[in-house]
Amino acid sequence: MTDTLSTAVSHELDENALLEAYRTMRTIRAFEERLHDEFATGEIPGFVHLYAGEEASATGVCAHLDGRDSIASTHRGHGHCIAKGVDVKAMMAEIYGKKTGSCHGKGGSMHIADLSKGMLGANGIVGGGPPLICGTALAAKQRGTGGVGVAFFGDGASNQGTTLESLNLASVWNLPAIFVAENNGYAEATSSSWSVAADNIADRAAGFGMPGVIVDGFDFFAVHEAAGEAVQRAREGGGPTLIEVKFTRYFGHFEGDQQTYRAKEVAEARAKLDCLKRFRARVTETGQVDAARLDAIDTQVADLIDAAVEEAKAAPKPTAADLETDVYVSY
Ligand SMILES: Cc1ncc(C[n+]2csc(CCOP(=O)(O)OP(=O)(O)O)c2C)c(N)n1
Ligand SMILES: [Mg+2]
Repeated sequence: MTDTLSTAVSHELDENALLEAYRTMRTIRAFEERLHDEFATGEIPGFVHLYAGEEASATGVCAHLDGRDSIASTHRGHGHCIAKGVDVKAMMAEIYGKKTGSCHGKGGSMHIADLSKGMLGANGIVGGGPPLICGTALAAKQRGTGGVGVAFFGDGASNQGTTLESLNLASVWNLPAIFVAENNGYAEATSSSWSVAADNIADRAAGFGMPGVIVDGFDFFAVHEAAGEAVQRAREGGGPTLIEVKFTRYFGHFEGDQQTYRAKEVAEARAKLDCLKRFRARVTETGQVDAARLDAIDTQVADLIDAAVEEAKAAPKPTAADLETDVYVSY
């Protein structure tokens, strides 16, 4: 059964939780906007896929997670990393290919991982995350930790066999897993209205015997509420959930994408739907948060991103000898 959640109540979140959510979304936005500018200078190696516009998804889901829980990300992974607590400066250094990066500069944007934070990794393999989450969710279940696993994946990845097999396995094994389909309308330049064989990705949940929910991805509170229900169900032994989050990405598929396949939708989304603007309007109108406190966060985040870029640029690159480290894992 697929439910639609477009608005949700925020009263369960206290002021600190609201400020934390705003800080996370603002950090992701500032990180991505800055990377967009810095990438254009030619100093950043490799491919970069930006998450701007989609902040409410990573933030609304990860707000429910703690040290027991793990997430698997995608090629568009910066937002998931930040929301799961990966160090922002180490991420920036990683993207610049520097030794001080999360993976010592050997991974870059598409391979940022921090297992100490339960962040299993961004992933260059479309549909690579869901099978990993079946593994971590099975481990959590067997060990009785109460932990959950969350797989973020795109509308393109929703058609991959790995994703569909993982949905089946998670249901058969009744795993504490949450599948978050981030439907931003495109897989590269291919519209999901053309490539996804259902009106909604969440409709597929019924075929796997699990609940499916559709959420307005520009609404932090809607994502937060849907994810809260799914996480609670998973922790209580109720099995997996498929959540479809619908929104628009603000930048191209990758930095450098000319975006000849779309026109006005980004400007409209930024003007009318933006998750940060809506969040700010809502919490200040209800009197839950003073606008000055949000302004202060904006300033702190801007300073953090400035420092992250400055330090990343100044950091050393890995040396030839570093080629021989981090090759094997000791268990
Ligand atoms: C297995 C695999 N097939 C194809 C690609 C090439 N590729 C990279 S991103 C992408 C589109 C993914 O679209 P979606 O899952 O909707 O994620 P989005 O980029 O929209 O966040 C494709 C086809 C890949 N990286 N891996
Ligand atoms: Mg997509």
